[in-house]
Amino acid sequence: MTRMTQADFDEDGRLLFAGPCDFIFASVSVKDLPPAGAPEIAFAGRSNVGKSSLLNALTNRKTLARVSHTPGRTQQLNFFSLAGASGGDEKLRLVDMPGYGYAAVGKEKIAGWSKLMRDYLRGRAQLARVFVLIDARRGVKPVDDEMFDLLDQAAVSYQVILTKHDEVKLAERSLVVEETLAALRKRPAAYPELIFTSSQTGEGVSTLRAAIARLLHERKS
Ligand SMILES: Nc1nc2c(ncn2[C@@H]2O[C@H](COP(=O)(O)OP(=O)(O)O)[C@@H](O)[C@H]2O)c(=O)[nH]1
Ligand SMILES: [Mg+2]
Repeated sequence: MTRMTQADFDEDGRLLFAGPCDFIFASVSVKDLPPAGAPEIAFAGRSNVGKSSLLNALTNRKTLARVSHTPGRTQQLNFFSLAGASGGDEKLRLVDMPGYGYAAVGKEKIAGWSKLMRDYLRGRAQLARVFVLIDARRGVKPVDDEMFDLLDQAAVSYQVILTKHDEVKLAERSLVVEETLAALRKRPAAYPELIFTSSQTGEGVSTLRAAIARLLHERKS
């Protein structure tokens, strides 16, 4: 096996997201998932955390995921398929999970999406990692801890992305990092490295692409 360097993963990540990316499926129930294909990477987070904006930045698109005007509305799993710069076979799927923690959503709906997420997380062999987005200005909230619980129970590897990093003053950054790492410390399925992003400045987007490329590489070998 050839030894891959960080520069290789940066380039792989760039190419992975340089090709076509198409919406392929929306699931409202696990009885209704797309047939298994390429490895899946899912994105979860509180509503308004910046998930749609990050998915758009990641895929170089302005409107792949709709930046929300009505938070808490999407109660489905949205699947996007990436073919990579060389086209051809499907290389990766991105899964946009419903935003959680939106107060105006009724209990019944919350129970519905919780079940959908739990069923998907527990039963999906091709799910390689879940990125849990946390607003860097706000840090980990109780609803995020509930998400971590769910992921630990499902034994799905997950990693935290701190979003809207452009909004956090330099002096406050190390505190956010410390608190977030502390929240993850005893969690068995949490990946111990954080990724910082800003969809506003583009910070961290290529880092995230490279992390995904590395994951795919590790999965293959
Ligand atoms: N300053 C800043 N604002 C952001 C960033 N990402 C998203 N936002 C804003 O946060 C709000 C919610 O974004 P959206 O992507 O719809 O969040 P979602 O509900 O998690 O999908 C919008 O007003 C975005 O413009 C970011 O990186 N920096
Ligand atoms: Mg959204």
